[in-house]
Amino acid sequence: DYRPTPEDKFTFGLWTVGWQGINTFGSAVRPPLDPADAVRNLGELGAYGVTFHDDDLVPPGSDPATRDSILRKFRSVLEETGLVVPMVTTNLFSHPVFRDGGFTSNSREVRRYALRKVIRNIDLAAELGAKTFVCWGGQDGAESEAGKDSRAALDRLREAFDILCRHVREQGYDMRFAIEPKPNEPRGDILLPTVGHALAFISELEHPEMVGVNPEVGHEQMAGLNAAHGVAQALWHGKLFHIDLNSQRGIKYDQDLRFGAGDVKEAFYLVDLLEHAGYTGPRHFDFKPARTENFDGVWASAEACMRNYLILKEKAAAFRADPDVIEARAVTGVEELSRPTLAPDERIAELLSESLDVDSAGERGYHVERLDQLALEHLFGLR
Ligand code: GLT
Ligand code: MN
Ligand code: MN
Ligand code: MN
Repeated sequence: DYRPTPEDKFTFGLWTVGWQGINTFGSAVRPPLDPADAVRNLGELGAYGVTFHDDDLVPPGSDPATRDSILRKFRSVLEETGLVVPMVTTNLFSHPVFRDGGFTSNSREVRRYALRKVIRNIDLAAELGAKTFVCWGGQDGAESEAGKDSRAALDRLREAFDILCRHVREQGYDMRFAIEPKPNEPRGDILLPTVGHALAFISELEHPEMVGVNPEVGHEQMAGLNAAHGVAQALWHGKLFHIDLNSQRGIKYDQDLRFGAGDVKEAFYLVDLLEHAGYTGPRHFDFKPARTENFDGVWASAEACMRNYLILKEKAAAFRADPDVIEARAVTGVEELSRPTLAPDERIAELLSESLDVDSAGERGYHVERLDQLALEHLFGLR
């Protein structure tokens, strides 16, 4: 009955269920959530793990003794619940010091501070057994070209990742980085706005094998892009190191809706892709429980994220097993696309010697609409 278990690998950021609802116009609607309560509740709901920013767990400015006692308490609740920490990330956006960015601030002092903050947090992440370190450079961008040299910013961003990779290698940690793209918000325009931009950037690094992407469904959709396509390309490059699942309705501010509550069809094809491609990483939810909700609503929406994933997973499997779908897929030629266009032993001369009657080939209907309608009818519960 769609009850998640740790085997489903569902994870949540402490900042998601702990979001107090502060937005551009509204103040907090919920009190702070103790990380221990977050972990216990998520454990009861069947989650596999939790993730956090340094500042979510240890309030900035805490003295070493406070930090130690917070970490001790956190480790003990992890042990008690069995939840793991597969990913950690650093807050390089909240404090005013990051108003012009972290790794790409115009201020060299700030860039050096950002690196120190991240390196210290990588050490904590390694201690907790995290294998993925997410970097979301939300303030790394600009409102105007006048004050930001984008090419220099990319140089500094590359320098930052080269330094972080060097640190991980020197320490011998089993850890990889995942860059999270976002087109805008909080900056007018953010560096590495989409999965494609991030993939191109990674190829310029000293250790590209250590860096992948953490696509967020809603972030691709904010740019008017198809999130399932972006994730497919990340998989194709072997770069889907992590994923942030949530929802978005249209090109507007970052909604961070619970997974499944936005474009249902795209969510369906995304789950089908992840399951079919054999993605084995965490299914990480990065959503914001709506401001209308109290804590009952927070837990209900966290549960709904997992439930919607499991429902879509079941629907996707039923879709693929449906004999009408199997037949309809064959008609579209979707499987024919997996066949190399030139056989391995074929010469280009053979290709050139062939001819195609383009008029009759141009008459072919691919009947994708019928196949897609079958998908919708599975989603509607009619099949
Ligand atoms: C922030 C952002 C998210 C990122 C987090 C990782 S921070 O909440 O909006 O999309 O995944 O740093
Ligand atoms: Mn978001
Ligand atoms: Mn977010
Ligand atoms: Mn995210």
